[in-house]
Amino acid sequence: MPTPGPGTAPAPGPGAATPGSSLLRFATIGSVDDGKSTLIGRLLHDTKQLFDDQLEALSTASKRRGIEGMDLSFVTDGLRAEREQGITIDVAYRYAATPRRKFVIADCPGHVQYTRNMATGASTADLAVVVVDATTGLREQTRRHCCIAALLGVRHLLVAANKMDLTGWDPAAYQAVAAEMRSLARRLGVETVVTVPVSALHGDNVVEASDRSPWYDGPTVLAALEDAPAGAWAAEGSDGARLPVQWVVRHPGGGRSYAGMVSGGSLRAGDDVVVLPGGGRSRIESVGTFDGALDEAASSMSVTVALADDLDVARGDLIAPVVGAPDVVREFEATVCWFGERPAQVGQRFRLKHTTRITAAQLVSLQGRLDVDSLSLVAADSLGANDIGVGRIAVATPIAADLYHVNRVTGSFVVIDESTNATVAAGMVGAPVVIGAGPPAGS
Ligand SMILES: Nc1nc2c(ncn2[C@@H]2O[C@H](COP(=O)(O)OP(=O)(O)OP(=O)(O)O)[C@@H](O)[C@H]2O)c(=O)[nH]1
Ligand SMILES: [Mg+2]
Repeated sequence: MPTPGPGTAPAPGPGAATPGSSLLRFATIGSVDDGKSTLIGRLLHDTKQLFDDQLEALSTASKRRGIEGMDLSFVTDGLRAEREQGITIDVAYRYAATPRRKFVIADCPGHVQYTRNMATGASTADLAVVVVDATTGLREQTRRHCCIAALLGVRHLLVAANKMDLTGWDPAAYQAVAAEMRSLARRLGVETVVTVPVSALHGDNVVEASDRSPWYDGPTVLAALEDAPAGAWAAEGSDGARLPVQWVVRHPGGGRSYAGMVSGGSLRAGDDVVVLPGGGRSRIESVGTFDGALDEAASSMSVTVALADDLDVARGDLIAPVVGAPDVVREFEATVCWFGERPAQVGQRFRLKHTTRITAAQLVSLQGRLDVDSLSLVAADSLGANDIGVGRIAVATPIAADLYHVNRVTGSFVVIDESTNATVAAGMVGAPVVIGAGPPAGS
């Protein structure tokens, strides 16, 4: 996987769409049972993305569960265990297309136990669809998900105030969700937030505008998705190109080139580059793909690069332009979303995967834990499951890292438990962007 996404599920490619592309990657987030899977099922159903055999399987499965009609949450809850429990466990990726736009959808689980999977889904998203049960309003888990999405760089939220049918289409219920989300989004530094009153179950304001909400004149969920900004990742298109070396290609007649995925900017033949962490300098001789030479390798492209000099370059190294190259660090400040069942303690050792490099690492200090209600740091000496913390991490082999808000690839890492090999945390280099971003809720 080119991006060190914070989980194990396969994510379809890196986050940012290229400018001008009509592709939108979005993830559903929010508390368990608020209706995320039903909303996606409804969206796919009403835009006619489902085949006859899928529709048939849906109604058979629904009947077996004693549900009249179709339970649309089954569209993404494909795993039998999920259907039987009625909750989403894994992230389900779906592809959809309307005449106006293409979508890659990550339907994430809401259950606290599967927050890690939610983070995986959100790590590649341009936008998050926050589903909130309008009868209850925002729950702690909704706030936590929004917080993680914002930390992962999601800058646009589309809020579905769902189950409006159960409120009797009370505009006050919708307004309460919209106001709370506006306040939260502002404090998280999110750029846009649009709230739509919906009933995912009955299909109101999902694809078709509903006549049950005459007091609402905004877009449907689909219209808002079609108009949402994409590829909003800050550093895309800038000159801070990075090429983590995935593997070294040895050519039969001698010579080598280095394969990997470019992020953060473009690489061109003739660019003066440095190979990190070693620091050897050279010039790019050629850039290519398996199909032939290129003038320029843009962000998100998988390429091979040949250098003018015979440097010792290995998997895990990073090639970057000399000007504006990332810092090589042995210790750095980081924000981590801890998913391990055993708490993280100061002094704890683990393995850290940063781009294509894995190194031994240690949590050297913990500044605190993020309180998801107040968005402030509270003193802590350990992090429990699903806690978000800020601390310092030391690595045995130096890494060439950017701040996460500068580059989503070279600014992120995952933490792997030494004994179980499980991914126990997703990390972002630097202090969290969300702390102190604005006044507390309700003000
Ligand atoms: N009345 C009503 N019920 C709904 C609506 N949307 C979803 N539900 C019901 O809420 C329950 C949970 O729906 P899901 O779509 O599975 O919820 P989820 O958010 O995907 O849950 P997890 O993935 O487990 O976090 C199901 O019984 C749905 O039928 C709605 O608009 N109105
Ligand atoms: Mg679900």
